[in-house]
Formats: sequence, C-alpha cells, structure tokens
Amino acid sequence: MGSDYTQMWEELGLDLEAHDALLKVLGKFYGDIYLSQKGRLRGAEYLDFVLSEVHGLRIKELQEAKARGKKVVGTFCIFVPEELIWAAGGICVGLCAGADIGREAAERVLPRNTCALIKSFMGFKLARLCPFFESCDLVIGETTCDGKKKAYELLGEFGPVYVMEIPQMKEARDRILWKEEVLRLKDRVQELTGNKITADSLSDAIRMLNARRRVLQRLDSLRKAIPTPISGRDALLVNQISFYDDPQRFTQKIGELCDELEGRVARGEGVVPEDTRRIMLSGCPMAVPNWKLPYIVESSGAVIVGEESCIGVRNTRDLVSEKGKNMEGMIESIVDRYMKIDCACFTPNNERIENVVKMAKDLKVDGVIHYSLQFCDPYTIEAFKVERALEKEGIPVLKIETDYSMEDVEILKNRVEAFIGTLGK
Ligand code: BJ8
Repeated sequence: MGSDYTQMWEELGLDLEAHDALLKVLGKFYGDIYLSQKGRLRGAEYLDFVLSEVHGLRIKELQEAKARGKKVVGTFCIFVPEELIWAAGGICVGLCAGADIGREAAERVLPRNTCALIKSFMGFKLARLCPFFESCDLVIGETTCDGKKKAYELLGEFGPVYVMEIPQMKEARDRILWKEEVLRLKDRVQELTGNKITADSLSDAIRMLNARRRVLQRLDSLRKAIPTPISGRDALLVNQISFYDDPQRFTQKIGELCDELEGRVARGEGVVPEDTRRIMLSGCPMAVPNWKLPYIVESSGAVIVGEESCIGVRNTRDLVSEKGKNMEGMIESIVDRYMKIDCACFTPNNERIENVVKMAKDLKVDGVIHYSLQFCDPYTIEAFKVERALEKEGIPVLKIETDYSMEDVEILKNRVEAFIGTLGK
C-alpha cells in the first residue's frame, strides 16, 4: 500500500490489528498466486495497482465523494439493479465476502453449516475488517437463498440494510413482483441520496454499466482463442475488480488490456502452450480474494478459459436494452434484463443448464469443474443436472464442494490433477 491510510481506517472504525493481519495475508496470497505468473500482460499493472490499493486509494476516493454529499451503497448479489443507484447519484460497490478471516466472529452468530460466503460477510462486519462495508450508507440484501435472507436480518442490527424480494420462479406473476421491487428500490435510493432519478440520469447509468459489461464480454470472447491469451486467474481478478472500482476507469483500463490481448491473439501467442487442457468453472461466485481453486487448477497443468458464475458471465451476459426512451421504457428494460439471471435460487432453472452447455462448447473446453460452496443447497443440488447435461454432450465434469479454508488444498489438488490427467487431447 503506497501511503499511510491508518488514520482513515481508524476513522472508519476498523479493528486496526485484525485489518493489518488481513492485508498481510492478502499481500502474501497475491504475491504467490498472481505476481509469480510468467508472461503477464502490461495491462495487468492496473490489476496489481488496484489490488495493492484496494483498501487505500479506492476507499479514499469513496470518502472524498461522501464528503461531497454522495452516498455509498453496498450490494452482495448481481440481482440488485445498480443502474438505479448510479442514476440517483450514488456509488455502488459490490461487497466481497471471499475471505476466511472473519469466520470465528461469524460462527458466534451463525450456524457452522452456513456457506462460507455468508460467514465471510457477517465476519467482515462483526470483526470490523472491511473499509468498503464501513463506508456504506446502505447495504442492499436480497431474498435469494435462505442463508443470505436470514443473515441480512442479523446484519441489519449493525447498520442500515434494505432487502429486495427476488422471485423464485419466472412466471408472469413473478415479473409483476419484480417490477414492483425495482420501483420500490428506485424510491429507496432516491430517498437515500435526496436526488430524483430522471430519464437522462437513468439512460446515462444504463449506458455506463452496459459499457462495463461489453468490455467484459470482449475479454471473454478473446479467451476463446487457442492458445488462450490470459490466465483464468487474471480474468477472474478483472471480474472481481469490476465490482468495486470506478466503472468508467475500469472500462477504459480493461479496454486497453483487451487491445493488448487482441495483439497476442493475432500473433498466435498464448499465456500457456497450445495443448494445455482448457477448463471452464461453473457454479458459485468466487468473490475476492477467493482464488483457491483457480490457483489449484492452473498450477496443475491446465488453464481456465471461462467462469459460469456471478463473478463471470452470469453478470455480463445480458445488457439492459438501450431502446427505452422514457422512464417507463427504461424501467421495463431493467426488469427484463435482471429477470434473465439464471441463478440456482430459481426453480425451474433450465436456462442455466442450457447456458452452461453452450458456453462449454463455445469455449472448446476439455472439461468443466463444477464448484459449490459447502452448504450451498441451490448450487450443490443443481450440480447434478449440470453434470448430466454436460456428460450427455461428452464433456467431462468434476464436481467440487469446498469452502475458503486452506485445509483441503492437498485433497483438491490431487482430485483436480487426476481429473486433468483423464482429459484427452
Ligand atoms: S445471483 S449466485 S450473487 S444469490 S453460495 S450465499 S446461493 S448458499 S451467492 Fe449468489 Fe445472487 Fe445467485 Fe449470484 Fe446462498 Fe449458495 Fe452461499 Fe450464494
């Protein structure tokens, strides 16, 4: 971290000792998993910089914006229509929930058999570890899985939490509910920021966030090249950073990174040799700094070429239509776009199965690793259908259940290596 931010962290109420320990672990992980990679891109300097300043410069920017009267809104799910937050003059940050460090604190209020992602966000709050969390004027939760839904009730005891009701099915009546929820959120963010959302501000926000999705789509399509031009670890990091860096800066920097990748592809250069086994990950989101499985896969002689996940294509596949000319039209476009999200919390969720198969074929993968967090019923149960559909297409699958601890690394490595060894070329 470049400057000394201790005073800022102190003012945010962080537990400085525990926070120092977190930064040390993060720095060590980052060095081992990222900086040790060979043939990294020039554009990766942006990733390294953002990560090295994750709790520094970006938080300082947020504090400065708050001092100018802006409101910061935190989210945990890609279902929250960010467009409304930005259109109301707010700043949206995706809160991470990918670290094991607050687990002890979380287990004081949550059952042990709660998924690591939920324990992570509760732990961050209870242990006062995350400056993003502490910068938020409002946290928006959602009724996706039961664990999250109930955890938000507890979280609400530590600061303002607003919960959106997400439908469980995709029938006409569910769309009516969802539209009501989108309008209810619109009112809530207007009340928070004191700004009225206008057709112009909403149109600008739609375009800004679509631009961010488009640059991520461009990155994903460059990864189709054989050999692939970027490691799965770096691509995951790009997706993770998209949740908290300034959207315009992010889009510009990742555009530059894509230019560099295009050059690599044109020259036939890859980040790995051409015959390296190509793996797609599918399943639960990998929030920063959850890099465990990607590291294991890529240090076992394979390369990851796609993530079918919310920190991946589930978040970027669909744009909000830019055809809506007035407020009503734009709200309808937002409602439609978010209803397409194929989260395993829906039933039935056949479009996800179709999307997984299509994506695996498009990327010409040798195999898919389905990744569920332990105790996540929606994804763990749906894994069966994903596996069956992929195997029908002749695409091998390895199903993994894990958490954020490092205890199972050796076992996972053995399983992943054995799986990669079975993938013929
Ligand atoms: S749209 S995937 S971000 S809900 S891993 S907390 S489901 S028990 S994260 Fe998600 Fe929104 Fe869906 Fe995406 Fe529950 Fe499972 Fe834990 Fe999960």
